[in-house]
Amino acid sequence: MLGVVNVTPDSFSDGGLHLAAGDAIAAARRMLAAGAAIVDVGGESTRPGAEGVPLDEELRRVVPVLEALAGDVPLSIDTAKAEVARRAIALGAELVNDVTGLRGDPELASVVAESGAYLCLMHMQGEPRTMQLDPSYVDVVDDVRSFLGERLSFAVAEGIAEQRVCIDPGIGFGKTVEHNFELLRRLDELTELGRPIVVGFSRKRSLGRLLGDPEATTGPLAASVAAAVAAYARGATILRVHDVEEHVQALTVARTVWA
Ligand code: HH2
Repeated sequence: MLGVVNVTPDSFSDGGLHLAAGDAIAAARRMLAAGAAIVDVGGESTRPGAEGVPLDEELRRVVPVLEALAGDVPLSIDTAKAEVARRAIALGAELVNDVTGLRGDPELASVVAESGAYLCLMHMQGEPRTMQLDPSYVDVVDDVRSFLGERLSFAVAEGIAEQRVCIDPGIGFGKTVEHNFELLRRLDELTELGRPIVVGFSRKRSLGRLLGDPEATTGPLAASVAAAVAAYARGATILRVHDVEEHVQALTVARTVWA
């Protein structure tokens, strides 16, 4: 379980909640106690419509949180910026979670390769500001799988050990409700790439929209938990979630039945 702590004013799911470093630190510690294997700290929202954040602002948000947690809490850094990743790794972050799949900052691959950190490669069509305007695919699962395969080859060519890379279909990143659920339904097709699969469906708007609110910007907890259990059943091994305790409870039951 990958617990999410967004140190941002504008994240769709927890924007403003952890903007004070003390709140973010407390939230991360609670997630660890509730059973998170690692906590993903992010200082830039990538919700639909979001604008980028300058480097100094992103560092100002995440560095105090990472400093306070380093050594106590296993850390992931949710960033597309090489300099943020470099600082986070120096403070002990073990995983770099890059929503651009190494297509953003050209320096990021070498930062990951030289440090030996783990890497999460995520699929996104377009960029956050415009990605939900008109997402389209020939076949969303085939397209996402070939993208992730190509990005995995790129990462390895850049010197990142293949065993250190996990892949993520990027739920909600340039995808309609139907695309997101098709990806979940056929998630097992991504196992062909031979890497652990990360799924982040937690609180995403597609859940609220599936439940009948066409304007929903988030999804409710029960729907998030159901999506996580479904993702697990289809082959996800790492679930990126905000409500760690509830997800751990549900997954404990599911794994006991399916083990
Ligand atoms: N989703 C978000 C951000 N980072 N990383 C991975 N690997 N997979 C995801 O699905 C993913 C991600 C968006 O969710 P959240 O962090 O809650 O919101 P925001 O980007 O607005 O901070």
